[in-house]
Amino acid sequence: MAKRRDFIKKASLASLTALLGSKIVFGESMLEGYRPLFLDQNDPSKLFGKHKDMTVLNDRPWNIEAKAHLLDDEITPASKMFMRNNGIIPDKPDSESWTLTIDGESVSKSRIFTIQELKTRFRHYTYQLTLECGGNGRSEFNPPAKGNQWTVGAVSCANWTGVRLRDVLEDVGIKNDAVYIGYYGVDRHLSGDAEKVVISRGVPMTKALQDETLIAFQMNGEDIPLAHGYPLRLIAGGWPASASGKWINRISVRNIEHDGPKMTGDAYRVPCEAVAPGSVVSSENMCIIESMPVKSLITYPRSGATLEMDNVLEIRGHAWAGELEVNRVDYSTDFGTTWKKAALRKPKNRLAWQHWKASIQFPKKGYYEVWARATDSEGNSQPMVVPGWNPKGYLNNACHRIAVKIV
Ligand SMILES: Nc1nc2c(c(=O)[nH]1)N[C@H]1C(S)=C(S)[C@@H](COP(=O)(O)O)O[C@H]1N2
Ligand SMILES: [Mo]
Repeated sequence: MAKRRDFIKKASLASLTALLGSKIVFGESMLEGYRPLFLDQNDPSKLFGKHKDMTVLNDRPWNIEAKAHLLDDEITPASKMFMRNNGIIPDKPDSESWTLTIDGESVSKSRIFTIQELKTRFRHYTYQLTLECGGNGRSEFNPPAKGNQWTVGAVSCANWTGVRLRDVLEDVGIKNDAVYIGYYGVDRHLSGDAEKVVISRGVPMTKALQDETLIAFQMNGEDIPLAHGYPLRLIAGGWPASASGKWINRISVRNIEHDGPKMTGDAYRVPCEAVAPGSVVSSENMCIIESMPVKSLITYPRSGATLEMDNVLEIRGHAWAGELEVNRVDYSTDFGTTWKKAALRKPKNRLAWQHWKASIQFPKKGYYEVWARATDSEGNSQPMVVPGWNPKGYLNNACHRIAVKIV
């Protein structure tokens, strides 16, 4: 005989209501254990093909980060790539009819390219490029900063294929007074107002004209996933990832510092001079973040790993330093008292993260922490404590650490 099924319990209904964000009309008629369809439609692994252990920080807009051990791959696959959206991801556009307009005060004559024209007219380049959200690590600041509470996982390093922005700009012809480029994408504003631009940031000409600055149409050898900017994306590796516009249909060459939304005010800016935690800083004293600071991650083992005493622990991870190269990575097992050098590889190309590894023999059983610290080519190394507090919680490049138990 079939087991009698019970109607849903009050407590379960209440938690489902909280998850869905609205009252479930006729909810009392659901059976206990019934899973409303909406939950599956809202599941990042189903919606975006994300790994099931990725952390969802927000779903309006979608902001998802990796855990350190999920970033173990040398080249970040889409499934483990963090997602940061300031607005609503557009519906999948038709790439055949998509165009990119190059305009602005500093072009002689604006031009419109189809993707096909970009692909046939200009040479293709592939680079592995580090994209880290300016706010990665924000959750550790005290007093806390508003915004997504990223821990360590808002960083990726995938292969991006496209044409050089420089080649396109040279073809269009830029005037001598050009100082900045600004991108425009087609994501929609959270307010629903179709006129409002979500985010329009950019980079100075020196960065725009670098070899590795791409107008990309592929990621890891395939079409860019919708959530990461399909069908066209600007990629400016080593800078806050907010400079790498998704779903772009326009790039303006400006004769002033670009002034689009989230380029001005306090967005993606830090105090030009260090300030005491909690200080109020006026907008004139906030400077635009350019190259990201030196940083590293321990991606293997995962924090909390348990290991038998007789075994050697192989640890590994990545290190990157914005526009610079990483010169060395050290690790400590005694809370930063002594450091040993890890083996470090060269980057695959400029602006790609570098892989490092080390083998550790622990002296006795017990609890340890392994800390990693990278040093860049100008001698800057990661701080052991959270660095320079700033009002918006950017640029936390403190040493990453993991817990290990030796039994
Ligand atoms: N059009 C558009 N581009 C955007 C954003 C956005 O909200 N809209 N977010 C930016 C920010 S703040 C970051 S950190 C990166 C995130 O890229 P990802 O989602 O592909 O990891 O995209 C940048 N480009
Ligand atoms: Mo970001």
